[in-house]
Amino acid sequence: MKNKVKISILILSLLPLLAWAEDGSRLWLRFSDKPQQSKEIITTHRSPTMDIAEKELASHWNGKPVELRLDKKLKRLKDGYIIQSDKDKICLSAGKDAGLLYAAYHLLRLQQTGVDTENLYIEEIPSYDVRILNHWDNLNGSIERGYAGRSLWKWEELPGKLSPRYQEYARANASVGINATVLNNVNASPQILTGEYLHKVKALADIFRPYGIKVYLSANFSSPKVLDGLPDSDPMNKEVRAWWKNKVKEIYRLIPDFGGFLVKANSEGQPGPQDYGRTHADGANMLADALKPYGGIVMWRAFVYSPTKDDRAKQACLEFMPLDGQFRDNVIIQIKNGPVDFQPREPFNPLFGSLKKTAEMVEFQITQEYLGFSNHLVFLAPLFKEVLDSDTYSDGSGSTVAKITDGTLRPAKVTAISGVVNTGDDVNWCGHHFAQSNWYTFGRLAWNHQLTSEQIADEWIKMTFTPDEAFVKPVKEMMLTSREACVDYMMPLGLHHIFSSNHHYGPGPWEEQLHIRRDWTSRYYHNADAEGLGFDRTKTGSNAVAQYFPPLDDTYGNIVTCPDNLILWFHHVPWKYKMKNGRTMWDELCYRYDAGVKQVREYQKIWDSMQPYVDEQRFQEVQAKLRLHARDAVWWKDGCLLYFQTYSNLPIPYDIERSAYSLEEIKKVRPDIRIYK
Ligand code: BDP
Repeated sequence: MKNKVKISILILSLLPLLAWAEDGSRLWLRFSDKPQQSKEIITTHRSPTMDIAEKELASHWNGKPVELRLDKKLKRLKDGYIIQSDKDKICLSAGKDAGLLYAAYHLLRLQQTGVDTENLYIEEIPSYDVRILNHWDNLNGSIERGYAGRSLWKWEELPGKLSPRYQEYARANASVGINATVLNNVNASPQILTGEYLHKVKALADIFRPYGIKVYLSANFSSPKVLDGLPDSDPMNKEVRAWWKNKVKEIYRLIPDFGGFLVKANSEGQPGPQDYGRTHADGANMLADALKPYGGIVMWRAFVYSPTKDDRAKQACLEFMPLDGQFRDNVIIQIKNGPVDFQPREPFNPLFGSLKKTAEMVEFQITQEYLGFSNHLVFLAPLFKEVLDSDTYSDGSGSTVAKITDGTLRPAKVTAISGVVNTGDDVNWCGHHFAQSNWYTFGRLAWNHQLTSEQIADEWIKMTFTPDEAFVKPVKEMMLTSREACVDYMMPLGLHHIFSSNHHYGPGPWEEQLHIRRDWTSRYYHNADAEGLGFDRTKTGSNAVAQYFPPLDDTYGNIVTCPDNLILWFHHVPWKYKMKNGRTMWDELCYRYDAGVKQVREYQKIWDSMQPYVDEQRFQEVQAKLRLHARDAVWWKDGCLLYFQTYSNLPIPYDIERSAYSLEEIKKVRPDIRIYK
């Protein structure tokens, strides 16, 4: 008895400390734990999803009574909802239970961000039907391009043991409207389709279902051959087609709401229909036919990256345009935002809009493989927005990537958007506290692509840290400028893929002949020589500009009209070429690199002055990350400028800080980064 009293006194005395121990595990879902006054929640019916909505409101909502009303007539809202307040209560109505859950999270977000909830009328319809995360998680627990620990999926424990994190993951996704997830890497192990693994997948699907989340899998095209010894995996082979039909049947028996397959085929050594002289359409259609009776879809990736003599940036269009109109209506072509590979800045992928009779979706990368991993503070909303708002001109002016993919300009049976997610088993989920904002952003934009970066940052900061304007304003400024800062200190003016090729983290413009394939070296992309810098993609070069609709082909193709921020993407520019601001290209390059570094230094100062508003743990963890970030920015600037200077033979402008190391010393730097194998 005495001991018990002692223990409870100890716990009580620790409580204030515990309340301050902030490890980021709660993400943006930091609802107040205050005792609630009014929590009358009225529901029209019961279901597992309704129970969650009701529980969330009962434990966190502080205002008037709330009624959750399922109204089958509201089907036009899809997963959306209406929130309406009157004198005595707030009514949430939707055509589906999931819509009511999203409405509940919306209401809580309003409360958390300090919005007046007295006179509400909100109607929301999501921009995309399928708002899907792509996990590049391997079955051995590692994550390809993952920087936040090991996989969340503990395959060896499933299906018997269920980590509490599965539910927390589902909740976080539902709170921002994400309704789908591909559990395994696009470089897919065939094993995922074995009976043993499908039972594990089912266990996860059962946990995610009440949160409105459907499970999808990456399928390895050779599965029939590898798993069951078929002579081949040729999509025209009847036996192979029957194999997929049976496999799909087996999956739906276990997971009746299974979403479908994501496929990387004939890219970077992955098997595919071309192995048998067939086309992407033949391969995709075979899977689509198997999924069709159950309502499943195929997301077939356009990231085809195989040895070619032509410009790598042209590959997706070259391979997919001849196939337009040949795909089943339950196939969507999943296209990376840019034509090369998730670089800090790329023009939009010219395949968007070029397919007239085939559904297209965007693939973003949330995990910052090319933007400083989980060490650099880079808020991705401006990058995602830049792509979605890009005008492709495919159907005249105003044919933005958003409108091509959301069903406005191309009728699609199902519309979708995907993001390669940055989650891992780190306590704070994403490695960097601010990287959580990118997961959040993907969900919010998938729900409503018209939100601005500023709105998203504002919400996220208030929910994750504090609504105090003294904190919100400077931190928001820091987030909103951070992507451009990253472009500046890594690869400004349209430079791309000059990373050290073995880790994609630090600079490696000097990698000239390391590999057998030219397009695996930085040199292929930057082309520095005595005359200038940049990739000539005009008529005199690879003519990739011709893949863009007029007037963009001319705008990009003409050095005078090409925007400065893409000039080295499309042109080989003389070192002394006069840029729009009157500086020479060389000077502008130097000042851009320098501006990037200065910006990150500024973030360090801003963050330090935010100490009074942040709990100690998160303050220190972000501070430590910013130190790495600043160190890396300097490494990038000095490495790239000293290297390019060996070609330009021009002085670095004298007001720019000098490098403390020689180029040879910088080349030897090995970054201190965590890569999970
Ligand atoms: C590249 C990644 C590689 C992925 C590939 C893909 O480096 O790990 O497998 O993209 O998207 O950027 O398939």
